[in-house]
Amino acid sequence: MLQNDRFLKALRREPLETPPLWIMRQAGRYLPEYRAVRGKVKNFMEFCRSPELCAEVALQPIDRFGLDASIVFSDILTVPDAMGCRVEFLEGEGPKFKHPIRDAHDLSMLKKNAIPDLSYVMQAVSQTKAALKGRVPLIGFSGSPWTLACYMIEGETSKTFEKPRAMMYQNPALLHSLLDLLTGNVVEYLLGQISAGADAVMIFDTWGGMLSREKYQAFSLHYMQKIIEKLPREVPTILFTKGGGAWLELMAETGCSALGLDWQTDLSDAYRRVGSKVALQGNLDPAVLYGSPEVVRQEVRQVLLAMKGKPGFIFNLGHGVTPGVNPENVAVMRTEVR
Ligand code: 1CP
Repeated sequence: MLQNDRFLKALRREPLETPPLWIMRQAGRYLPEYRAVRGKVKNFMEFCRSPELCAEVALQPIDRFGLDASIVFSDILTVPDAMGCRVEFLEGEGPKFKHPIRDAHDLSMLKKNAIPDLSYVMQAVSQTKAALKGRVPLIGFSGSPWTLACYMIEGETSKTFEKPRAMMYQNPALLHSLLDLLTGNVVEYLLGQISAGADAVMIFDTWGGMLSREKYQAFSLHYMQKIIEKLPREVPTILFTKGGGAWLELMAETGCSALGLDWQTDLSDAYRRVGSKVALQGNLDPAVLYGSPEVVRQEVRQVLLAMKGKPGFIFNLGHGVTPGVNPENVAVMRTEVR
């Protein structure tokens, strides 16, 4: 049914002539056509609650670059918002939570099953799926329980997330209760997106890399594994822990189909360690896109060389594309990969 299923083939580690590619945050502020649509709505959460606009911007990078996968346009913080934390994005400041989670009382106020309130995300999935007309597969996504808990406890973004890390040692039982609650919601959230048309799902564990190995296993990986176990086996799953390069073997044992790699992880080394078990996705340094076209081509070639002739590779950046990037350089990257 799909006209281009190279992304799904790579996830199954089938051999391909050239790797499929997509870009984390491919619909975003670096694209003038995104900024034009985004300008129609004042705040970002309201934008996320408009399925038609979400579908429109999700297709922009597909139309412009001919990428091999589309990702639903939404945000990971829709889940904490629906659970009752109430999230707002303030211009230039990032997310702010009206009701952060600091104690057992705060936790008791959260919704146990918040996903029925997220029908707007499911509509964004189904409308994007319809708009794609089978051109490429659609990726659904969620934040990991740990990463969502980081924002819910801190109440905003942070460089160090002192509050969740303090809770890990001051009141681990409370943190585990929150992570349990999040896990149930994330499972329902991803199942909902799969029912609405997502062909694969990705779990973004943006803040897992700040943990020790032991705490990563207990507070992040354990819950991601529980989620993967509850999803249908035929839907591919991608696990991305930013800063998780030291734990690839552990991550590959969760039963996921692929690992997302940041740019600090050596690709050849990653392939040697887990390449017979899972597909690999990544991992060009997003800052490369600030270089000249010739620099972009050189750096892309290095990534490709590391995975030459090896099945199960999806080209991507090591993290999201940044707002200051010139879209022309993204086109150069795409052409070089092809
Ligand atoms: O006004 C705007 O345009 C806001 C910018 C923006 C965008 C474009 C935000 C706010 N979210 C998004 C979309 C988004 N977020 C997508 C879909 C777009 C696509 O990929 O094409 C996805 C997958 C996310 C995921 C996301 N949101 C993550 C995990 C991935 C990662 O980058 O590590 C995280 C941590 C967020 C939180 C978030 N949302 C937005 C911002 C500015 C942030 C970061 C806050 C922080 O600095 O901690």
